[in-house]
Amino acid sequence: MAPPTGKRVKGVQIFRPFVYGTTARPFDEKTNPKPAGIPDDHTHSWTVFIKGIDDVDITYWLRRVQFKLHESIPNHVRMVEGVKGQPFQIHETGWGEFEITMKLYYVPESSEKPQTLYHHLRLHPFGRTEEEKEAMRLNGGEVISWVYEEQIFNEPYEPFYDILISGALPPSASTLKDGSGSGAGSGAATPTSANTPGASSNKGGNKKGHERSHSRASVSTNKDGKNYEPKEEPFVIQRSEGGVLERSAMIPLVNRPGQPFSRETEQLEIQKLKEAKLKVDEMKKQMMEELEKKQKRLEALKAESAKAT
Ligand code: SLL
Repeated sequence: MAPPTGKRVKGVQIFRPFVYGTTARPFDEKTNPKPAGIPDDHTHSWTVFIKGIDDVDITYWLRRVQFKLHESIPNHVRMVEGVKGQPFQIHETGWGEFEITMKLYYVPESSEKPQTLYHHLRLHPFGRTEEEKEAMRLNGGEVISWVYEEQIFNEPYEPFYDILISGALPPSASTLKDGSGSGAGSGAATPTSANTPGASSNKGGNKKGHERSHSRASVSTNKDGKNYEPKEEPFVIQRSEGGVLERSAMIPLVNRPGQPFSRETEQLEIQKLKEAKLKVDEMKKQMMEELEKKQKRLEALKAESAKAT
């Protein structure tokens, strides 16, 4: 951890949303053939990841992640360095479920201590009924266990605050000359788009939600499951406001105790504004009528006084 630079920005709390979890797929001749050299007892391929919502870059605040896997897995402690616009992730194969430890290391400007998250690798669907279990199988057998999370930076140091509020770069930025972002992850982490968890829909996603009590919303991916596709862009890259390119991902659908900001609230506000506008329109109409009456009376009085003189 670097020594703190500058002062803390008092009274400021900045949060950055992210998603973490696992995506597993059973080996299958047709849909997921077992690569050569994988032990016979391995039944699944899986990925553990931490990434931004809609794959937005988070490496401007998260520098590296140490994944601690089950001891039965060779080289079970792995450090994955951030690569701009890419998820922090590890692809593996195996036969059993276990608890994965993820230690998050922040950028040095933050002077923040690392933080640890725990996540259970799910290979098998779970649920109270067969239907519930079935609902967890996506895209030909994929089992996802994803959690939406928000990283809160309380009173960040000034230089880090500047970094945070300048927001994320779109994934396309990683392909441009930038100096950083060249730090490839550990051997195990080969970021490919083929198994990007964001590429599947979120049906059944985040069902368990027991990991963190303040997980606020389920994972949101485009309906059509599209990843963010960078267009041809000029060299000046627009950073997103607030670190997410898709702002709607930040607003939960419904209210919960202690969490009053949602689409529901938004709709209520819109309704209130509509009603208020109707009322104002009605008042305006009345006043116009009144004004007209007064205008007429004034005309009449004027005419009368003209007669009198
Ligand atoms: C269980 N308690 O019994 C868990 C342990 C261990 C999973 C699960 C080995 C992979 C490899 C593997 O899948 N370990 O050999 O590389 O379910």
